[in-house]
Amino acid sequence: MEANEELTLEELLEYDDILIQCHDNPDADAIASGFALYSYFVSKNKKVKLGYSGKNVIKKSNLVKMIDILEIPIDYLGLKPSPARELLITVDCQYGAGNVTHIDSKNVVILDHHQSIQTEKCRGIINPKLGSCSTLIWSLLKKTDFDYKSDNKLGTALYYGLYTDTNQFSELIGPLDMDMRDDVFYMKSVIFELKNSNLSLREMKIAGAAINSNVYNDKYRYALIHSEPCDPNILGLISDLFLQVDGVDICLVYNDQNDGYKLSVRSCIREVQACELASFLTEGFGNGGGHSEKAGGYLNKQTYLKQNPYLNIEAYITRRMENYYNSYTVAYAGEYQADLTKMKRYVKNNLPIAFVKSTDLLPEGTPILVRTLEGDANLTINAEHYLMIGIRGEVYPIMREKFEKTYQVLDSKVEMQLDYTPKIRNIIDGENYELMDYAKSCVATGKSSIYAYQLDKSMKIFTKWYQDTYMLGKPGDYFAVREEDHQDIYIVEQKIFNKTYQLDEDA
Ligand SMILES: [Mn+2]
Repeated sequence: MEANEELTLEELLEYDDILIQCHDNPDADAIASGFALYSYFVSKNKKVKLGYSGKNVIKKSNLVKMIDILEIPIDYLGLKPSPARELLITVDCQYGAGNVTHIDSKNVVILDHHQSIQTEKCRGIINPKLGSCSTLIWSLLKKTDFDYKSDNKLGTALYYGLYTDTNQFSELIGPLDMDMRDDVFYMKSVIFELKNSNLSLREMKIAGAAINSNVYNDKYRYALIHSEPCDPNILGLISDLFLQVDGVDICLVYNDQNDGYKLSVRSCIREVQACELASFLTEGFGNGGGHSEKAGGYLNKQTYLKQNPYLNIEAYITRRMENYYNSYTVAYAGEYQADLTKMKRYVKNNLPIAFVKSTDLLPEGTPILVRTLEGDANLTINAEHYLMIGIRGEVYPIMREKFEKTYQVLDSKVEMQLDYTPKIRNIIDGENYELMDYAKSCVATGKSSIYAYQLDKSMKIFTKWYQDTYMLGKPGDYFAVREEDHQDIYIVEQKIFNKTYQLDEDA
């Protein structure tokens, strides 16, 4: 199950003869990932080969063009490939998995972004939080001295790998994907050409047949559509189109992809975020994510069938949808009357958090993009606004006046353990900044009280501040009402609640 998240490419330079293997029937992401690794090892004067096995030789027109235009030296290794001499690296797939032909090798490294199927410790990195394996390889290249940026062909390949694996960026999973998209140099004309040779007439017919076979659920206003095996991008195409039908709030399109089921999710109502639904539908068997309107997911067939040997995937999704709609309640700030008699009063512990004086970063008036784990937001640098950095790395502006009234600046260093550190981009010149480099510590001075209770059922809250997207509270999290303003309702995650609140003894 475990893979070494700390692996660096330099570590692999101890080997001189390296075979990089894409999964059988390679897609653009596998080819791009392999190509990027190949280029790195060539620059280090290694003997390296990039290849794939399986029954089929690449013949999809966009892939043939990609290999041709970007001069990718990928070889078909035949049905029974000979053993690797020193090191085998599997990209966009996992050694031992059903979608990759076995090759004997003394040393194996796995670099993948699918759900891990490893039962024993293996060498490599498996990160399902990434939208593409190209993102993973890019993040590894970034840590080396290899000048990947001056190679336009390599940049184009990585960009296209992510593009095709995330339904044209609409189902991007995390901020690292966006960082890569913004970082690599790519050839626009090539992307344009590949984009417009992606589908075959046969696949268009598959899309047509899938649309005709739609199942509409009028209780929950969603459409469920099964498609024959085809390029995963077709799923996105169908769901984008079908969501436009009057009466359809949610659209789910799925198909069988040999080793798993691929799912495309769309939503046009604010009460259901596509990314949340995608992760709900794939929970336990794979991963899902994306944006509030568009998302995608993947279920591993092996794990799915182990738990549901007699339940076909359509019945599973239908049942899971029923579970989903029964799993939560919705509250709208301004309308919702919280029952305070059932809640307890808590006070906030004053833990140090971080803040940035935005004018320390850039001149007043500069438009910036703030990138956090929660997504991108646009702001303008303003001397009257400070940026607060919460304990999970979330960033929100606060008026300077309010800051000065409620916080005290500390001399201590900022110490935070974050999954992704927030970044700022100057929209004018594209320059990026690590927000934490400018952060200072502060602590709240006054005492603030809330009423709260622990949720036993999920709850979606439309707060006073954000009417378009909800805050999701899961069982175990806390529903909170501010003492001074009963319209101010929100969710506090269980972990954060335990760290920052305590029962008010004076109450
Ligand atoms: Mn991939």
